[in-house]
Amino acid sequence: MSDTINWAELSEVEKLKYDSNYLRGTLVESLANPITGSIAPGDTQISKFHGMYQQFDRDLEKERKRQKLEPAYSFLIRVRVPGGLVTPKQWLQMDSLSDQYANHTLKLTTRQAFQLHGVIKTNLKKTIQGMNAALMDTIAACGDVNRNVMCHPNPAESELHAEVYDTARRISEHLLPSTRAYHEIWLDEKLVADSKKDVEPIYGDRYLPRKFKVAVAIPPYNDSDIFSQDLGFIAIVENSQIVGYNVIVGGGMGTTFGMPETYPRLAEIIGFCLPEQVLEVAEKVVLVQRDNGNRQNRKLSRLKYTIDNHGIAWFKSEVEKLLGYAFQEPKPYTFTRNGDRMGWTKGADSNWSLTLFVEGGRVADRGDFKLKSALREVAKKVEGQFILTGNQNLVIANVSADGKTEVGEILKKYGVLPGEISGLRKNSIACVALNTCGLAFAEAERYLPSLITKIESILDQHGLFQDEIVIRMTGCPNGCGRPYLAEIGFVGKSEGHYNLYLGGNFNGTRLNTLYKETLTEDEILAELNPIIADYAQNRTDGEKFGDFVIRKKYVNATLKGSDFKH
Ligand code: SRM
Ligand code: SF4
Repeated sequence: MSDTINWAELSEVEKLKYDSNYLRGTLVESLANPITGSIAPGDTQISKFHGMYQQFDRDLEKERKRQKLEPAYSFLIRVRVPGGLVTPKQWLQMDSLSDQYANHTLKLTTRQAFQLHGVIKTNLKKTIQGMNAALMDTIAACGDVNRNVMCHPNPAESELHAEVYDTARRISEHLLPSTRAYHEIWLDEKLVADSKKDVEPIYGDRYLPRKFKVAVAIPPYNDSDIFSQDLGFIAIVENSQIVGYNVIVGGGMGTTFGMPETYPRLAEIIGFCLPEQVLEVAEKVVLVQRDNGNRQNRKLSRLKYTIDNHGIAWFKSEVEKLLGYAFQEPKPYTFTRNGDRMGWTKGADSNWSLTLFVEGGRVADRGDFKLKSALREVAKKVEGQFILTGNQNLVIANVSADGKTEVGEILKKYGVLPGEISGLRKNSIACVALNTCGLAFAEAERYLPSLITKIESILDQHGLFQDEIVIRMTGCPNGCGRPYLAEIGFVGKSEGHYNLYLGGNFNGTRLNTLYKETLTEDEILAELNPIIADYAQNRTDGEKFGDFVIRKKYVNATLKGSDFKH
């Protein structure tokens, strides 16, 4: 096959994938090289498929250069956690690995997964083996494959949680790469001598043109921002049963400044399928993208561009051809919100679940606020589950009435009992950005909390402290915190400067619009102050902030991704 491919026309990652011997690359040699804390350049691409990214501490960059030292290399490891669900034992293992090998924190991501930061090369294998001992893996957490599959996180909010969780888990398993490379390299499985024995029935030998993301939602909760996914399944519930799913395709957030041909886009509905058809629908959507996605320019290779280039009708018919049947007509549904609902909820089975706000998704002990210790003790003492949400929060799920009391006491003991949190902060997301993300232009996770404190004081002056408003910040336009779906979105342009986007809606079904560019903090506050005052005075009954700014023409609604300006 390689003879028929004109590699010069393709992005260089295509050849790397093809030559990698089904994702082995030269990782074994890279790990064994004692001269450097980094891995070979080609392996930095291949390692992503194994769930890890090479990074360096950007705070130390200048000083290391001055001392003529190589950058302080370390790795981010992302764990695959379909539907975000882990047992207390698995939580404890992640907690312990973060202390042994990483930077003593756990990052809960916007895709319901864990990340460890700061793992040095010589500790990679031990960390992966530690995860494996608790039945967790990092396969396909990153790379040009299907990523962590998301679903609604709260069993007490929906009796159908177990069913959608099972669906998410099965999609994740079905779309896993089948190469044994991961098991050989990290878990010391016997080498497959002849790589021809490896086959990738779904992905082929060059995998997908780009990353691919799937989520499953149960209306009215749009907690996975389903319209930002390459592929989404929206559960249709009749008489308390899931009768099937509306299938949506072509969502994505990533954009690049200076490239107007890149844009965020919302997924579109192509039809309805039965529960037993979900896996084949997922597979066929992946196959159409595998064979038609752009392999020349990685900036234009996501499914959203494949669909916009060929048209949604073409895409639907290609999927239907592979399925051998047509989708049914989509069914009505309604989403009411896209964030998480904080606090305790009692399930139909009388068990309780607590959705706990985790600022920036960072589980750490800081001063008297000892979240990491508190959750460790909960995991040791209370029976239940830990479920990571798609908004960087945590559900302590399925605990008894006694367990509920015990959780409350533990949270109090460690100073993390949820107190008076504003409606704005509860609905905030910040991507990691500095100091680890190599693509960040500006701070996000380390900065948004203090900016929110300043915006809160404006809200408080106008009696809006409790009002729920979705606010998100990212350190660059790649969109990891899904900022283009926020009512107030910030995207980093350079150190201390952000673009301000307004007019997303509270249920995550509308993109926002650029309001002002390259603002400093003072300018942000000066811009938001009069709009918030106007909102407090002139909103209609129940009108959400994102809808208000459009009605009052602060911005026009963005009706389709290709109209988005950044
Ligand atoms: Fe992301 C790249 C962090 C969710 C769009 N993302 C990165 C990297 C790996 C930077 C890199 O390539 O070197 C970031 C690592 C930072 C660090 O130090 O940890 C990174 N992305 C994250 C996380 C951890 C953000 C967070 O604070 O929670 C999220 C991990 C999710 C997970 O568990 O799998 C994360 N990234 C997302 C999302 C949101 C989502 O999936 O729901 C998006 C937007 C949706 C989408 O894909 O369209 C997203 N990340 C990107 C992109 C832009 C992709 C594009 O189509 O253009 C990049 C850059 C790239 O791929 O080239 C990127
Ligand atoms: Fe890094 Fe940009 Fe993603 Fe933030 S949005 S984590 S800065 S790639």
